[in-house]
Amino acid sequence: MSASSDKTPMARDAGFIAAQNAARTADLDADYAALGAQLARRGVDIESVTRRVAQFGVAIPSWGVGTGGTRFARFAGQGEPRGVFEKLDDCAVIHALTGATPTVSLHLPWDRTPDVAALKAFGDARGLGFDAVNSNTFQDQPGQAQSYKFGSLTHTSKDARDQAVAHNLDCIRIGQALGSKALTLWIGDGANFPGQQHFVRAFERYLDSAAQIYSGLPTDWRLLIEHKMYEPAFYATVIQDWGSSLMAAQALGPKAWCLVDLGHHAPNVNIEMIVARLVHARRLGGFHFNDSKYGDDDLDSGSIDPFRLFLVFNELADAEWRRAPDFRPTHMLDQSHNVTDPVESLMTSAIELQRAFAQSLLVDREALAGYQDGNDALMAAQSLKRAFTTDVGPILARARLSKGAAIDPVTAYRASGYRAACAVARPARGGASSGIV
Ligand code: RM4
Ligand code: MN
Ligand code: MN
Repeated sequence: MSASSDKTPMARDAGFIAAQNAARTADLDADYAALGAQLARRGVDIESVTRRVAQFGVAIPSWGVGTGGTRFARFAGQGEPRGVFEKLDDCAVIHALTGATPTVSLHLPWDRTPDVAALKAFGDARGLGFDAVNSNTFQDQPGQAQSYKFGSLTHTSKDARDQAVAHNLDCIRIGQALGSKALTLWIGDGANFPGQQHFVRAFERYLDSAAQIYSGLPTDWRLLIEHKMYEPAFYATVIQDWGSSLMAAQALGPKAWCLVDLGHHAPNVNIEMIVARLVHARRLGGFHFNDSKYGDDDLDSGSIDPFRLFLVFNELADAEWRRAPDFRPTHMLDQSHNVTDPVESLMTSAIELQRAFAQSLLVDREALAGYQDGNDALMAAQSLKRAFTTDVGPILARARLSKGAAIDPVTAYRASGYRAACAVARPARGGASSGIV
């Protein structure tokens, strides 16, 4: 896939964004001043919250800018990116308009390109860095010698395991050329029937394969182990929960960390408590953010249960506030946009993360600690609710404005005509790509 046009699209043009903002600045100033006065009465300096929000960044998953689908169908969107360079173009638009997404998380081999140096230069030219590289041993690729039908890192066949390990080492090599500092390991290995797989032996094979990958990690890299309860294996998954993930991380060594994908748990599981446990174990490596109602739905972050998202961020803010050791999780989105323009979904999702982050900074932690110690359950809950119900919209908008991004990203994006231009420049390909993401 060749690089796309060199002409800066309107959606990334600083003059266009400034003109869009001009009409909204006076209203924002008024709203920001009112919120600042309200927060000052609560002992919160609005400027310090705005600065923190402006520093907050979340990685865009390269697979998220294409239209997703389900196992039933995928309904292609207009002007979808046809390769990794066009995906980066879309990511650059998201970052230009939100100022919140400075990095991209690649998925290999989906994003494989013969000229990795050109991809790095393409990202550099757009102000985009590369976050964790995601390997893929849950699908077979054309020409592949061994099949992953019955597993990859945990396969009963050593040849299949070796192939999966080699792919992960290749991901590290490519990631190094791009400036990535982490490999995210998620495998679909597991069983569909009781008795199909020996639980202990499969986990031991995982540890052995993962140790080989671990030994290929550069010194400043992290291995992010992502657990998932079910799918594609529907009876048992080898790394099914945070317990298995933590056991693996602890067995592998200090460069191995646990990654929490919000959609990879049973309904009603207390994810914020899992986060707190992993912080305690000094192994919280990062997140894949999304939202869900029933399972691994990959819906837009904050679209179903924004309070849960806030409670996760509340644990992160608490860990930072009490200076928890070894605490520096990475933030990534992992969503599937089946019925929306992916650029709009990713922009609004990044903003939802910033919203939860800003709200978490408003919690009066001294007061909360007092309520907890005094067993004042009602006031403890109220102190969280007070932060959660504060409309921090003006803070988020001001943070964007301070970075030259848009006060109202979706409206500016629509006014730019970016998608219509893509529809012309990127004619639809025949045949649908995978709908799984
Ligand atoms: C999985 C998991 C991984 C992602 C794939 C596409 O469910 O969330 O992070 O790489 O989907
Ligand atoms: Mn994920
Ligand atoms: Mn998932």
